[in-house]
Amino acid sequence: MKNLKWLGTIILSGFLACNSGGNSASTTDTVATMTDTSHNMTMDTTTALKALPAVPAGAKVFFKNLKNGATVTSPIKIEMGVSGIAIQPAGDIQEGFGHHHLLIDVGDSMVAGQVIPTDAQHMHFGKGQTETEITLPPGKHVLTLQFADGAHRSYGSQLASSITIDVK
Ligand SMILES: [Cu+2]
Repeated sequence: MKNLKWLGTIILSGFLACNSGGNSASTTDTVATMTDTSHNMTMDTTTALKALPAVPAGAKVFFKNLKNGATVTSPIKIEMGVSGIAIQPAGDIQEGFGHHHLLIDVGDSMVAGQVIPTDAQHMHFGKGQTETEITLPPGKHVLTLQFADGAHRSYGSQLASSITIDVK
C-alpha cells in the first residue's frame, strides 16, 4: 500500500510536469544540465591543470628587431626574443618552458596566472613561433610581449616587455 502510494506520487509528478507547460519543464532541464557541466569543468580544472610554474630568475623576453620609439611601416615584422627560459608549443605545462604572445595596444603585462584571451589584440604563438608580421593603422601603438605557460597563463611582468612604435 505504501509502495502504491509512492508510485502514485511519481505518476502525479510526471503528469504535473507534462501539464505545467513546455517552457518551465525545459528550463528545469537546462538548469540541471548547466549544473552538471560546471561540475565537470571544476573537476577537470582541479585534476588536470598543474599550478603555474615558477619563473626562472633572470629570465626575460624582448623585441629583437624593434626598439622603443621606432618608426615603422606596415606590414611590421616582429622578432620575439627570449632568454633564461625555453620555448615549447602550447599544451604541456613544464617549469622553464612557455610560448610568446603579442598584445597590441593593451598597454601593459598581464597578471601572473591570468589566462591570455585570444582576440585581435592578443596573439598566441602556441606552435612555438618566434616571429610574425602584423598590419596596424598609422599612429602610435603599444606592443607588449607576454610569455605564458602551456595553458596560456601569463608568467607576469618579469616575462613581459612593452614598446611604443609609430606606424607611418
Ligand atoms: Cu597562448
